[in-house]
Amino acid sequence: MFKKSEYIISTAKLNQSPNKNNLSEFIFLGRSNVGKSSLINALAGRKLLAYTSSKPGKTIALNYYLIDEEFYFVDAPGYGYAAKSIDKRIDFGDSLEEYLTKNDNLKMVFLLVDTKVGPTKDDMLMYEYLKYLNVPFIIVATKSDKIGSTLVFRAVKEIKNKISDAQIIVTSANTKKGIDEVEAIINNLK
Ligand SMILES: Nc1nc2c(ncn2[C@@H]2O[C@H](COP(=O)(O)OP(=O)(O)O)[C@@H](O)[C@H]2O)c(=O)[nH]1
Ligand SMILES: [Mg+2]
Repeated sequence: MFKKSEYIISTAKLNQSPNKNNLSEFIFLGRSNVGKSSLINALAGRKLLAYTSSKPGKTIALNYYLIDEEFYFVDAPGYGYAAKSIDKRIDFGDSLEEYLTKNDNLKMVFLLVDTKVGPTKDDMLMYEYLKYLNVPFIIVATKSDKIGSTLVFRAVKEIKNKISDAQIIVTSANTKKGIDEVEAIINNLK
């Protein structure tokens, strides 16, 4: 668990990034409700750092959190967050692409997939997109506490069937399973 964490800013524009000293960045991507904010909170050891809710995120922006004054976590809005505004969604697609491709500080993308649900069509699109952009990513299977260990085993096999060429970490923000593995990856890259 990291020691210190603070929310810095939400912005969709890379040139408004608070990261002026080329600190490392880690971004968390996934559909709304997959557990992005909860994972960030679990890593930070705080309940209320990143906004969590059962409703899709309402901000169309990247949320920057400074961790241990050493690196940034970036919480992205879930895909499918803004059904109400196609314009905004396209704008944000541009922002995300800019973030992913023009950002030398980005060290790893964590692509979150719900363990029980498995990779959805949108998840597969994001996976193909990350491969196409050639950015490094790891699959984080979330909410593994919601099913028993036999089913988790099966679910991981299912994810590997669809996404064979990526590392997968099975996690739960509730039980903290796998949080130390994610932390180790960050510590190696930061
Ligand atoms: N059982 C369980 N529920 C979780 C877990 N992580 C998140 N949730 C719940 O899933 C919902 C969405 O989580 P949130 O972190 O807001 O997802 P986000 O939209 O991707 O940021 C919330 O109701 C969380 O309490 C987990 O590890 N286990
Ligand atoms: Mg969230």
